[in-house]
Amino acid sequence: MSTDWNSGVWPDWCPGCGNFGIFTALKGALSELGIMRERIVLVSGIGCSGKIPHFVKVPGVHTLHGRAIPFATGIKASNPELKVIVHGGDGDLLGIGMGHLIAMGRRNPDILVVIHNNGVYGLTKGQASPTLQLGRKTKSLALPNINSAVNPILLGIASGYTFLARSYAYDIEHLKACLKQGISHSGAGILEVIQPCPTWNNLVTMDWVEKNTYRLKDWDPVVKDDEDAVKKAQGIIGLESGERKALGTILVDRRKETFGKRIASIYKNYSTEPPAAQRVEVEGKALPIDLEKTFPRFFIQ
Ligand SMILES: Cc1ncc(C[n+]2csc(CCOP(=O)(O)OP(=O)(O)O)c2C)c(N)n1
Ligand code: SF4
Repeated sequence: MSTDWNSGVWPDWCPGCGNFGIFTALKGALSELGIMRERIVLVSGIGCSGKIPHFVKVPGVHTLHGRAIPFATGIKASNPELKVIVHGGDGDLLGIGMGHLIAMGRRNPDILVVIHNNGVYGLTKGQASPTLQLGRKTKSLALPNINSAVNPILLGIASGYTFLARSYAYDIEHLKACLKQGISHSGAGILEVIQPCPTWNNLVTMDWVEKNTYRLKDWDPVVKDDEDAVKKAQGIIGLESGERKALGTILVDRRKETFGKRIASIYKNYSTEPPAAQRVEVEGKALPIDLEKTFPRFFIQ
């Protein structure tokens, strides 16, 4: 694999952190997909996971806590030629950023959201995140968790996502395959990645993952028609209510219009002249900061 994807910034995650696996799989997926570096944008929120755009040699934005999705949606709407990928923690995307995650499903933009699910708020020393199960006590908690967990896959179906998958941060090949599928999907995608955080979460170990997950077999994720969509949704509720977590591609629905197509149906010049191809001006005058010079990669020259 090309090391060309390393930015040169030293990844300062703790030893054994699952973020390393996600980083490696992402570089592998980008290499194998053969997308031009300039056409990729990584967008993250705040958290250990949010540091990933610093380490990968592609254009990226490390935004505000919970706000990666609206940033990403704006970037994609402005320049539809870009491949936009969001990375965030379970706290970032399912806590403070939950409303944006739901809104993205309703819009169906061509964006993959990679949820680094470690069950805790890693960067702020291991508070319980929205995915930690009720009654579980990690080593970072004084008492067992008193809140029930959110399931990102079920939330994804309810919100209208058209691609859903789950993988595991230490299984680089599996994760790379899911990333490739999710990045290539035309529409809104969630890829939940079970991510060990050895510093604060002693419950999600390799042994736990071995016992509590299984690879999906004989499951066709592709939705064929409306009737099939209902059957799939019921099937997924069944899959997700079991004790063990399913790993693999859970849903692919290619029938829904993307956000880009919806915008194009309203603005007739959108496909030839999206906002990134237009001059940024107010009342005929350039802005005091020349955004096109400051962020040239986001503009179509
Ligand atoms: C508005 C705001 N509120 C709270 C914080 C503090 N904060 C920083 S990161 C974080 C949670 C990170 O957890 P998660 O998203 O699960 O990411 P991880 O570090 O586990 O990758 C919080 C609450 C902040 N930076 N900004
Ligand atoms: S605190 Fe957890 S999530 Fe953050 S870098 Fe360390 S191991 Fe990774």
